[in-house]
Amino acid sequence: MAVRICVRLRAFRYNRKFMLRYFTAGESHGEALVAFLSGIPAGLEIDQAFLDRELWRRQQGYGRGGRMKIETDSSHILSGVRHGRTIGSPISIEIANKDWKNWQEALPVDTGDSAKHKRVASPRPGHADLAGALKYNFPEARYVLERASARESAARVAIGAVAKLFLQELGMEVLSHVITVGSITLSDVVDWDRIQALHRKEEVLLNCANAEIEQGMKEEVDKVLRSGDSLGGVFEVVARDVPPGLGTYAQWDERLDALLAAAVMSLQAVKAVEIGSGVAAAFAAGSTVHDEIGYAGTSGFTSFSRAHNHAGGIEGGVSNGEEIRVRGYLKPISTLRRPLQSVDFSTREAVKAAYERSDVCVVPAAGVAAEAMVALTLARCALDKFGGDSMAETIRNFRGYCQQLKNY
Ligand code: EPS
Repeated sequence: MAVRICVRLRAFRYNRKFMLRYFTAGESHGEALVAFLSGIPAGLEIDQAFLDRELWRRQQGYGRGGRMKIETDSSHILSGVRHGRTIGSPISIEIANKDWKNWQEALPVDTGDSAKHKRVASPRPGHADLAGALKYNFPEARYVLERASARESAARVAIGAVAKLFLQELGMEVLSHVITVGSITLSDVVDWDRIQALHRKEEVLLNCANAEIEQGMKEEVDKVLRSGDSLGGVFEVVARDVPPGLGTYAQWDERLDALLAAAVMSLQAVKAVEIGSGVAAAFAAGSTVHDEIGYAGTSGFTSFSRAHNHAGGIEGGVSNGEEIRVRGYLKPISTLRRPLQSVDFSTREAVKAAYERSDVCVVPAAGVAAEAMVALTLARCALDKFGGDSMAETIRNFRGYCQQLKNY
């Protein structure tokens, strides 16, 4: 008996439930995407126009395919919000797929006519096609593509926007910009004002803060558009006014850097995540990497100050009050108009990989989706720290903590 209790306690500790939980459902060419978000306190004002602007931002960028001309994503809130405010119950948001009208016969919920199904006959290297078909025992990759598609990230952006509204009530903001497209890289550190200026633009090219570099990025996309290839790149997400103390070094799965890395890595095509100057730091001496500490600060949560922010706002798995900077590295899109070598699922003969209409570059869109993941992660950590069933309670707890920091 004693042993059983002990095991149960351990299971409880290591499968801890965060206060904020979320997941998504929906296929790329199904009727709709749906996102669920549970744990947002009651009383948060929901600005639907803000949610739709975030969805619009994710659809922008040079190098998107024909699908973005079909879709105009908008958030249809099904539950959890009444009279413009959250009510503490789970929030669910639907995003209709306009393309569904073209897929009803190819991808019906009922048995349908098998002659109208659209097979993905040969797996695309780099896509989930082959691994997914093997895993789920599908004879071809249609269902794999449907769920592995980055269309799913629209659902994350919708609930990420709710997380952003929550964070804004605590004074925090999250935005992104593009650092690299293919072989073109911006080497300056881009400060918050320049990122905000990008965010205000009504036309998004590649979401790069330097117009000249952005033109170079566009030319890079044009090159691959002509050659039937695709491109990856690097985006950076920046979170402002995050108080010191989110996350903890006390347990491996509670470290903020680990949570952010998992959240950003979970986005389609992201193959590496970096916090601050993490990669360069591995090749440098400690004296040039670590951010020296002073006590001259006049703004912020405390009077402690830093000479620079190579740590990207996180030390020991805990936010330190500086800007949080997270970079995501995207592999090139795996659907190529000039396809790579593959094998036919039925005949096992060598063929070219399947090609369907696709994007050739999605770095700015991935940056917006990563903002959503960073916002959801910060909201989760903030709620774990400050708690609260109503916004009044959360904000009171947050302010009390900020006062504690000021008095430190
Ligand atoms: C994707 C393929 C394309 C992309 C899609 C991701 O869709 P389709 O096959 O309908 O042309 O446009 O991304 C989106 C639809 C989106 O909203 O971002 C893929 O296979 O991953």
